[in-house]
Order: sequence, then structure tokens, then C-alpha cells
Amino acid sequence: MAAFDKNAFIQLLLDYQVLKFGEFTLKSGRVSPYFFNAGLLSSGQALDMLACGYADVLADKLGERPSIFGAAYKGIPFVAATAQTLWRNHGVNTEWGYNRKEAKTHGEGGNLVGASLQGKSVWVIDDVMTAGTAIREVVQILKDAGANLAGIVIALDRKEKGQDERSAVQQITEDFGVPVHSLVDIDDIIAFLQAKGETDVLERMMAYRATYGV
Ligand code: OMP
Repeated sequence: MAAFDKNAFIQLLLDYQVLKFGEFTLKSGRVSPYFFNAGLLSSGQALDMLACGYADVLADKLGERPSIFGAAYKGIPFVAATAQTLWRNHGVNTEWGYNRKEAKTHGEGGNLVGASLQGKSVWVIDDVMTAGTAIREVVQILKDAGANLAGIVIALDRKEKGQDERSAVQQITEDFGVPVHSLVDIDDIIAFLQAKGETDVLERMMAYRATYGV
């Protein structure tokens, strides 16, 4: 089993147009020259590489009662693939679960699916962090379900300011007292583009980073 390779992953992001360049308005209202659309990791090969990355990070961190959680919607396939990869590649048999956006009023009801979260120490799997708003919503879901947040793994850390001058990742780390790991960050992507001589795109990314980056 090959270890996760950052550059191969970044190449995959470009090949699948997960990483796009242009002008994009973000959830935070920031207008960014690039966008990361994890939904386009839409083949078996792409999902496998992503899940191998998450599983490599998590394999030795999950403790005795492993539990991982993915938030609706994009986190759902990612958490499922990661649980399977943890088992197949690392022999770690983790519990996993996710939330629904709309609570179900019949059958088992509720808005949580999968392993119970009550009293568990849970790692969250998410796609990308910009200002940290989305991840705070997930942390609240876990709290409401009686779980403790153990840590967070994201595919991309955009390394941007959160609610103050610190990066969103730094703020989340300090506010919740948990580690946040990323498979790649924006500096990895910039270095990759530099090596490829993509000067046009780089200029706009550096200007954006000067405003919102940390
Ligand atoms: P924050 O809540 O500001 O951290 O933004 C993260 C969320 O924004 C993600 O969960 C996505 O819904 C979305 N997003 C992307 O998917 N890709 C990006 O490159 C940037 C964002 C974004 O809007 O900041």
C-alpha cells in the first residue's frame, strides 16, 4: 500500500477540475481566484485517493473506541470511504456516521445516521476550511448529540483568516482544544503551480493570499 502522495493528489485535483481557477464568491463573502469542489472527486479512483489520505492521517490517532463523522452532504461519502479504507489498509475498525440536513419524522426518525455518538470521542472528516463557519456547525451537531470532538481532518486548508487575525484552523484548534490536520494546504498548491510555471494563476492567488491569507 503506497503512502499518500501530496503532489499526486494535487495533480488529481487539477485533472478532475476539483481545483478551478477564475472568480468565485465564497460562503464567507470573499471573492476568491480559486475554488475547491470536492464533489468532483467523482470516480472510484479519486474517492480512493482521498479516502487513503484521510485514513493515513487517522490510522494511529483514533484510540480504543474509534469513531468518525462526516457532515451532510459532501462529508457522507467521504466518511464511508474512509471507514472502509481504515479497515482495509490499516486494520482499524472504526464506527462511522453522518447527519441528515432534514430531520426524518418516520421510521427511526432524527437527523443522525450510523453509529451512536453519545459519549464518544469523534473525529470529523470535512472537505475544506476557509473561515471555519461550516466546521463550527458540525461541532455543534456533535455537541448536541453528546459527543466530544477529538479532532478534524480536512482535505484542503485554504489557510485564511477566521474571525480574527488568526487562521481559521488555528482558531478552531484553540477554541476547541483539538488538532486539525489537512491533506494539503494552499501553500502546497502554490508550490506545485510554481514548479509548473503557472504564473498567471499564481499572481492572482498571491494577491488574494495577501488580503485573506495567514
Ligand atoms: P468556511 O465555512 O468559511 O470555512 O468555508 C468552508 C465551506 O465553504 C465548505 O464546507 C464549502 O461548502 C465551501 N467552499 C468550498 O467548497 N470550496 C472552497 O474552495 C471554498 C469554500 C468557501 O465557500 O469558502
